[in-house]
Amino acid sequence: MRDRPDIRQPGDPEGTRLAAVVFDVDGTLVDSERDGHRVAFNQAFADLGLPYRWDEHVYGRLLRVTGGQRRIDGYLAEQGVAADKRERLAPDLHRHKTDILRAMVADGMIEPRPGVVRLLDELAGRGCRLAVATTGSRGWVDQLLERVLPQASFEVVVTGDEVAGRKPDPEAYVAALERLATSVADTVAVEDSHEGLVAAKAAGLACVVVTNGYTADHDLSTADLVLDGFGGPGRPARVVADPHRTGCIGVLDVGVLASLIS
Ligand code: XBP
Ligand code: MG
Repeated sequence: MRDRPDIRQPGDPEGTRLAAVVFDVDGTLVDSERDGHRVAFNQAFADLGLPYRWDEHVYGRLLRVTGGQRRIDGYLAEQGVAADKRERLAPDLHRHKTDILRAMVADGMIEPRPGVVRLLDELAGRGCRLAVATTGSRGWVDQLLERVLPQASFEVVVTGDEVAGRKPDPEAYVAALERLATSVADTVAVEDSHEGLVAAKAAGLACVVVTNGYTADHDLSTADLVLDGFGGPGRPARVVADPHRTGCIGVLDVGVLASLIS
């Protein structure tokens, strides 16, 4: 077991040690769904001569299926496409969609959510280790983290390519914890959705949910803290639920995260 940095500061509860924070990517670190993945899926449909287009509303429903290839496959099934055809078409569409998304990332079309850079800087400055657990694909995740959050050093990045079970299955979080060699007792997850929350909690982690337009109405009743943004000095987010009475005033910071494992 590694030495865990003691990141207590005046005001932190006695005995609090936050060793690591595991972040979801889509919808959490970055605003990537409506104007990112959705656009790339639609371009892939168009490029392959298919009539399907996912508007913002439809995409919100489809998002409940995590993992792009599974999402495509489920949708094609809804459209009555036969299983043998889907078996070829879904991977082809998903490969092409990944290429399109990579180009969008390279063009700077995906941005961090407000407050994310501040929080990552604070965590790194306090010696807290950073990790990622996503159901997205390795083909774009590494590139996105380098391009969009170049100052952040994620020690462990688990993507959907390395796990059989996609969220809400806890496998990505379990793998992240194994690779960090850290325990659930000193690690916190940050998510944006019901599916991600269920995955993190099933892995035994405390979990903060930072909602976005697609997830504000999800069932987040098991979350340890719910905010509608990361907030920042002078720009507090709305605290939606604070069952542990962390005293969070709308800025997700190291002290708030640390108080969830005390
Ligand atoms: C995100 C996803 C991802 C993206 C698409 O879920 O489901 O599939 O929408 O990425 P979470 P890929 O944030 O819970 O990890 O097409 O690469 O799968
Ligand atoms: Mg997400």
